[in-house]
Amino acid sequence: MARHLITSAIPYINGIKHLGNLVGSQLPADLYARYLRARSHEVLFLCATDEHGTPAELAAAKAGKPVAEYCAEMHDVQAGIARGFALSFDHFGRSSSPQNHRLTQHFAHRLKEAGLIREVTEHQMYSVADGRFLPDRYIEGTCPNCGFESARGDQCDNCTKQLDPTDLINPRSVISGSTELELRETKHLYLRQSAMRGQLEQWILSKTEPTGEIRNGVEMIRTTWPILTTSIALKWLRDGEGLQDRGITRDLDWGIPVKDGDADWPGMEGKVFYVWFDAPIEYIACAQEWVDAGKGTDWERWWRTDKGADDVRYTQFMGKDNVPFHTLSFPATILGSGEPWKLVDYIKSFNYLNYDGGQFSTSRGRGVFMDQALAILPSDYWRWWLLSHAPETSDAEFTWENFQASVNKDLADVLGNFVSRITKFCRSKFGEVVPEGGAYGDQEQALIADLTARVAAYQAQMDAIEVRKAAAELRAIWVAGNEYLQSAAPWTTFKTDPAVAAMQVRLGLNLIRFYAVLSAAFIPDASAGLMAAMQTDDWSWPDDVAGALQALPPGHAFNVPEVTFRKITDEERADWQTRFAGIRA
Ligand code: B3M
Ligand code: ZN
Repeated sequence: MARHLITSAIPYINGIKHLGNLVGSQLPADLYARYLRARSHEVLFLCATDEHGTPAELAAAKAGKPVAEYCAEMHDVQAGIARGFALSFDHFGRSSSPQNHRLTQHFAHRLKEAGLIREVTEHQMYSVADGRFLPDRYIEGTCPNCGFESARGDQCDNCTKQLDPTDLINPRSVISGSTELELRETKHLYLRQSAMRGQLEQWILSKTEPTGEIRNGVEMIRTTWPILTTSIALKWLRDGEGLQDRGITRDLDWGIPVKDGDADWPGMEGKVFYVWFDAPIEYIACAQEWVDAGKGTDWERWWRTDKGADDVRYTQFMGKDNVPFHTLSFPATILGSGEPWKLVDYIKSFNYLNYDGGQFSTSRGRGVFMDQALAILPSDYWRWWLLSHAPETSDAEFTWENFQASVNKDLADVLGNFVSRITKFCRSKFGEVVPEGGAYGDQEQALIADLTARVAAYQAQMDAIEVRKAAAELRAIWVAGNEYLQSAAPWTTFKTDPAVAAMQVRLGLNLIRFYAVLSAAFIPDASAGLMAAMQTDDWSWPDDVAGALQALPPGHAFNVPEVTFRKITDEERADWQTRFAGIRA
């Protein structure tokens, strides 16, 4: 038994996430957490909302609400949707928590003491009417490149040109519309990541191994982390100008005030930390929130290597766009503090999921969003499709045809049909109790041997967090049971040898419990339904398949469950396809 700390990238507060976001972090993290708990490991699984930054302020303004109120509401909305998807966080925290305020200010203090922060004087747009400096996105004007009149200070949405606020013609404040803008001097803090380049490189390379093979003059390496993670990390570390120092403060009202620990930081009045500085620190603060909420007793045991966390295996889940922040910036904060914080052991990153010939897009409302998905089908349908098509080795694409085909085949035809056939047949011939029959015969022993090998393969893929491959192994386990049932054919055996048929049915009923236990990480609600129908609470993992297939003894009562998975009709598919073709209102 080991201890596993698992974090999912924390979703931005501004709006409901789409299925592409879900499959890139929260869902596979949940899969892994559920699996490890099922194998009796001690797990702490944390996630939170990422509540600071310009997007939060802008979304609140658009909703016409004070930003604190908007964030509190959206946190509850996201927490509710997470429950809808059966995401089993031990705590779903908030990056705006007092715990994160304190800890972020503490890290800033430590980094300052270590000489890793430099103060930089810059010129920035100041709005006289608003009485504040404006972040790039708070300034609009005419694009010098294409003449578009609502280009933003960071980018023109019309021609996509990256802009500087000073490039804009007739710039104005997004807040007030005022054009009374002037360049003023302001001070910001920069984290000296460049000074930590050697230390970071050493750490990242410690997750690789040279192979000795030279190709085109370059030495090939083997990576412990997924190749996607390591290649992004090394690219940012070594390419171009290499690791840049990073501004960690912003001129915003909403955020964590810049302080030197508990003390004021002269010249930093009215400024807050940059959202990407405080967001990963929330992984730690979230464990404190978990304790303060009365759900746990000792967070340092998970996070401080001097307090027992050196025994912890820490795994992070995220989309590929978040990898640089987790392989470089956050480790720079942790290592730079000089304190014994736990560093991540394994970073599982994902490519993108595309939607029906294009991209999912939050800003344009394109694709299926988590609340919409739950409104049309139970979460297990989505969980199964998303996980079995997780964008691991390359980008993946959601299409309604593929979704329908995979649900109908894997869930309805293979798993659902198995359950329904065996339970209904038993009810009609033996009643709703596990029948006796004799000992398992040769065909059953062969099935047990086959399943023993398959369970080992499934575990190996789950241990390696190979999500798609694990789903394929699980599907193969379902198929093996179906093939057994097809060839044993108790409905035929019954005519000549009712006792043998009873034994076959007993095995089949035990397979249902076996499937429920093995499948729960993928489809937790359906698994719980199957366990309830089998009237058992014995969730023990089938370390011994032969034993596991005796768990429900003769005479044990059960009910024929409701339909476990239904098929998606062509009409529904066509309807959803049209309904979700455009953009979300
Ligand atoms: N909120 C970006 C995202 O949701 C960002 C992740 C923070 S992880 C510390 O993809
Ligand atoms: Zn333009």
